[in-house]
Amino acid sequence: MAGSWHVLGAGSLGTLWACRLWRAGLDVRLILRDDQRLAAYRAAGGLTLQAAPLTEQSPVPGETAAQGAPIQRLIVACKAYDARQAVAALAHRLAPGAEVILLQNGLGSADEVAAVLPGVRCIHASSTEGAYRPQPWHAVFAGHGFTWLGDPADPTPPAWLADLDQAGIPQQWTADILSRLWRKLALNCAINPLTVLHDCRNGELAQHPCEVASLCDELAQLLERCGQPAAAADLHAEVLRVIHATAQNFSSMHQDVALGRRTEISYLLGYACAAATRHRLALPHLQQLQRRLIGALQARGLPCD
Ligand code: NAD
Ligand code: KPL
Repeated sequence: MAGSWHVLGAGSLGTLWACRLWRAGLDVRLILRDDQRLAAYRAAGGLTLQAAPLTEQSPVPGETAAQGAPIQRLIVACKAYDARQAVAALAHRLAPGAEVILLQNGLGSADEVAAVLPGVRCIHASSTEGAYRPQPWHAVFAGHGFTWLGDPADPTPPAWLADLDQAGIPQQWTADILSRLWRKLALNCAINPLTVLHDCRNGELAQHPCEVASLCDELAQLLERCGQPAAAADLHAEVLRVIHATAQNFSSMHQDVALGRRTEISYLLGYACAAATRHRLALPHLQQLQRRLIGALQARGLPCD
């Protein structure tokens, strides 16, 4: 499909998506935070993606929010807590009929983005791909996975999915993206905070079976109450499967805390606890987990939101 792509954010996922689109010969532009970052990016000569066995640099053209052609398709690849502000700065550049693809983990940031872009189609993504950034402008594709895409307001698949196929991005359109997002949120809530509190790899949670089981039970109650029974089905079994399958990994939240970076707590555990409160559902283990996690973040001088 002809037409350009813009990728906002040159971090791990932004690099992964921009490089694959670029290598497929598609017209893709990278949006950097400001002129200083743009100059540094240009000096580096492009984005480097390390995807075994190849490490390749892609000279994806860069620009800032202030300059550039109208945007037709925008991939938002910043953290959940940056998405609203980052997208608001680009609102004036969105072409009529523009579409925005949101890669953020968790729930809540898509609503924040939609509120600053009335009338713009916002497509949600839930991805199990994994990438990290050992240095600026360089990402390592560490975990092959799959991306679900969908629009809770409109089940019609967009024509540009063919571009993603051309770029070799494994994905599928789903009419029930909210169920996927809730399921991933529940998995992240059951695993990530405990890895921070026990300062451990995912696999070591097998030594805390009662804690994991109580959280899964409460998270399943929450999913049911929020109208997501499919996301609740067999949650505990899947959490145990993920703990086993990713036993050697540190969760994304553990990595953020270890590197002294802000976490996405508000869009994961914070979102879950707020939803429970809204539904007047008492979930004591989940709420205690939130208090303990906030305490651990405060003790390290990290933001609690
Ligand atoms: P990251 O921190 O590596 O990258 C975010 C980038 O966005 C940074 O380079 C930052 O400078 C940039 N940014 C922030 N505000 C900006 C702005 N206003 N203008 C331009 N750039 C801006 O984060 P990431 O790991 O790529 O994660 C992005 C999102 O994807 C998160 O919500 C994360 O949970 C989700 N996710 C990540 C992975 C992964 O493996 N990395 C997997 C699944 C989901
Ligand atoms: O997605 C994850 C993360 O680390 O963020 C897993 C591996 C599922 C652990 O919750």
